[in-house]
Amino acid sequence: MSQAVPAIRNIKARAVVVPLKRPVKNAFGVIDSGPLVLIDLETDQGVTGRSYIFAYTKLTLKPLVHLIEETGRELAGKPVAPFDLMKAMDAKFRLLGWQGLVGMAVSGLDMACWDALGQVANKPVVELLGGSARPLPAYDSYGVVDPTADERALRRSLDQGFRGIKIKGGDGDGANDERVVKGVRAVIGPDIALMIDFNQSLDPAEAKRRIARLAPYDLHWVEEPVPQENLSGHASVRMDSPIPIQAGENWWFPRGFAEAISVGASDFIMPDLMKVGGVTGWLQVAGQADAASIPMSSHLFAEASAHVLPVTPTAHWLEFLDLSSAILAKPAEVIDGAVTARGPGLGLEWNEDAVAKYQLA
Ligand code: SMN
Ligand code: MG
Repeated sequence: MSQAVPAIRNIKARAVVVPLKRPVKNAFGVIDSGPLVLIDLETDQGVTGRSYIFAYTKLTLKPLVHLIEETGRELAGKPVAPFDLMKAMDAKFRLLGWQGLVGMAVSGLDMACWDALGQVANKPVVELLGGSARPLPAYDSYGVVDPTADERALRRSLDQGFRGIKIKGGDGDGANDERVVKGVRAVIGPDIALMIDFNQSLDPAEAKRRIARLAPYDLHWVEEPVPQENLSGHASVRMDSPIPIQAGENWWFPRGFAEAISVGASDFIMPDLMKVGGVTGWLQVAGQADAASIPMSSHLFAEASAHVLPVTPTAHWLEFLDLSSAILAKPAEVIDGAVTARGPGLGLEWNEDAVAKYQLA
């Protein structure tokens, strides 16, 4: 028996600033709290689709809330059909361009739609997509670490079963990067994947120098060595790098990945659900990655990423970096170093008491 496709009735967005258990120090500063926008997409079938996006800074919270609710007003009455909605939003924003806040809003709305469809079907999104939930190897994602001060935390990550650890570089000079990588490698031993993330902080020549210095420590990848839009710079660093290059968290929508892949910018890719166009955009990148044999990991958004990695033929790692547990009724769980998708939908349920506590006035 086929059911009517639900239609969008109303979209609500709320801004929260949540505490982080582990602040993320990077080459540019410290992220010490999580500015999030929570999206509730009400349908005419009594089901509410949910998603959240990460505003990076409090400064963008209010504009995002406004943009999402205004866009939602325009979408009211339309069927919850993500591919059709993506087309409608493309038409609306094509001349403006949808990099930046618009792209974040579009992607967040797409995720909320998929969540609603999953709830209506009473299935996890991964099953709607034709896959099945399975434990996905996750790495524990740190900011800048001090191998001595953070030794206990690193050991706890290993006790939780994580088989991968990511740290940040670029907050000091190349000697500092080497000291930290060497120290962390000594703590975690030879069998754990160790990644380093430069967050776009270097130029290609400096990136090459620094990476050469890190070669002896068996790094799994070097992430975003140069500014994200410098695709030829990435490709040039990659040509000389003894360590695979990872990038993609700041590439926008499937087209951005097509451009990056066509110039050979990286060995691995890691789309961010909030910048790639939500679940719909992710699926289109997964096809590109498969065709080009590029291992594909996730960026942030562990709960939703756990639904799309199983339908990604070249699925690689799931990033675990907790931005959301403070406001979720059932935060993502890491079991034996892996995260498994939970439904129905994307498995997101707000802890309303916590939302009220952290909501921006
Ligand atoms: C990152 C980005 C945004 C917030 C925290 C961490 C980072 C990553 O680039 O790869 O996790
Ligand atoms: Mg990164």
